[in-house]
Amino acid sequence: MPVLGCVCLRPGLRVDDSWGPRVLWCVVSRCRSEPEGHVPPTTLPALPGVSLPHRLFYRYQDLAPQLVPLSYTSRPDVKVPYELIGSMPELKDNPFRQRIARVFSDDGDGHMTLDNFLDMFSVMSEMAPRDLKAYYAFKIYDFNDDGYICVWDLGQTVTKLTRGELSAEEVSLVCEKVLDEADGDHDGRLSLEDFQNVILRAPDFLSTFHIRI
Ligand SMILES: [Ca+2]
Ligand SMILES: [Ca+2]
Repeated sequence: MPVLGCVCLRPGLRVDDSWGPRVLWCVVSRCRSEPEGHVPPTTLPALPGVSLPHRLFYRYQDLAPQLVPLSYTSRPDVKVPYELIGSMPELKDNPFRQRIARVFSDDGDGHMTLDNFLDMFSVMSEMAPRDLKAYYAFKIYDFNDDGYICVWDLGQTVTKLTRGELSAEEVSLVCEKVLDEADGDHDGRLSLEDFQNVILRAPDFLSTFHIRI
């Protein structure tokens, strides 16, 4: 039985009017990046006095020790490939891992400089402000990078959330319900403003849109 966040999709279950808010809640909350299964112990050195940026640097360096020099003072032109970023325990089970890496990488290819890596974990940290998180969540769901979440973007989102287990017709119905709920200016797509209004109504957003590291 596919599970869409808090919504269980049973065969024959009718998509009704209550789906708009329920799916929206799932959409905004499931951008979280905690793996669903066992979390392997982190390799970060949990030393007192070692700040988060330093710990993140060690984590970045540990992903590709052959590429990233331990002495980073000359700021070398280094990028860690997406294949290594996306396989981190914090990201590997997240259906949006490729979008997250693309959004935070300079060239949109998912390959990350140290600055990109620090930005990603800063925004996904529990301390980041709501508006910043909303801005990046919007970018992650804007699959075709045109500044709006359109029906096609929503279709991609719902398909990823349900890991491809909904029929095309069901995906289309869910997208319609989400738009009914969130498209404040009725232009058939979600602007950043529409999306921010949804976030304001989702009190769990701040606590769920994060990567625990
Ligand atoms: Ca779009
Ligand atoms: Ca709109």
